[in-house]
Amino acid sequence: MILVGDDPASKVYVNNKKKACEYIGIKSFEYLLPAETSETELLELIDRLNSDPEVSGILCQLPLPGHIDETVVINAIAPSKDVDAFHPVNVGKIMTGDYDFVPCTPAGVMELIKESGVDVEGKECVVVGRSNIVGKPMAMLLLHKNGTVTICHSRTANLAEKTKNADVLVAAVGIPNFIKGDMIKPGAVVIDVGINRVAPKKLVGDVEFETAEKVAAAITPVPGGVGPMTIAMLMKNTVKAAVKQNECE
Ligand code: L34
Repeated sequence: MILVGDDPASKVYVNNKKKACEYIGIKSFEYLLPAETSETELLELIDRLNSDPEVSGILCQLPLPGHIDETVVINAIAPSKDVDAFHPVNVGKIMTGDYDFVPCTPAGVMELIKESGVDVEGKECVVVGRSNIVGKPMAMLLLHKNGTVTICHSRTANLAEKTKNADVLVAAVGIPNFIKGDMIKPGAVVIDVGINRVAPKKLVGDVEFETAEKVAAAITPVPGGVGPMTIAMLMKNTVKAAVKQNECE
């Protein structure tokens, strides 16, 4: 795991990942680099980790400081060690459905939906948010499970009309309390991907929990919902990477 700079939220996430590794017996190495680290230095480190046979998975925590090009960094990670599934080769595989690594947050959301007991096949699934990391791959995973998928975003006209249709609603916009109870179909499964810090110690999701829980059949909390599942899926991808790399030897 590589963390550049000292964003407090990123530190918490990386530390939670480290603890998960310890818990299940994955050896983890943390590279905590200063914010001034150059792109070249970061790429050199990634190169070294790419060719280190002891390393099965490489994760460079995002966001990176402004002077480093995230795309260049993501493209530098060997696809076989890209446990985030952010590399274009892995992103492409998610489109076709022939994938080794499923991106951690969308994969965690799929597990949560499955646990709710709802089968997405034939259902109206609405994803609010279109990021490369969550919204887009999320829509693909729902589609692979035969959901009828609508992707909404900040420019969507009549958003509430769309969200009210959703049997499965995934909120990943990054705006605190953006989805209110009156925008949710009664009995829907609501997954809240947002983690918004509204005060030093107060986290809220993209869904207004108090009004939404009265309408939804099932809803995930923030914290304690998608975040921990993201980490669990990272562990799964890492084990997968290790198994695959050892098969080839
Ligand atoms: N490269 N960058 C890369 N891979 C990732 O998969 C991520 N992501 C997102 C940010 N940047 C990344 C994460 O790891 C978000 N994310 C993440 C991971 C863990 C948690 C939240 C986001 C998490 O542990 N959440 C806890 C609470 C944490 C807190 O108290 O701040 C929760 O219960 O939701």
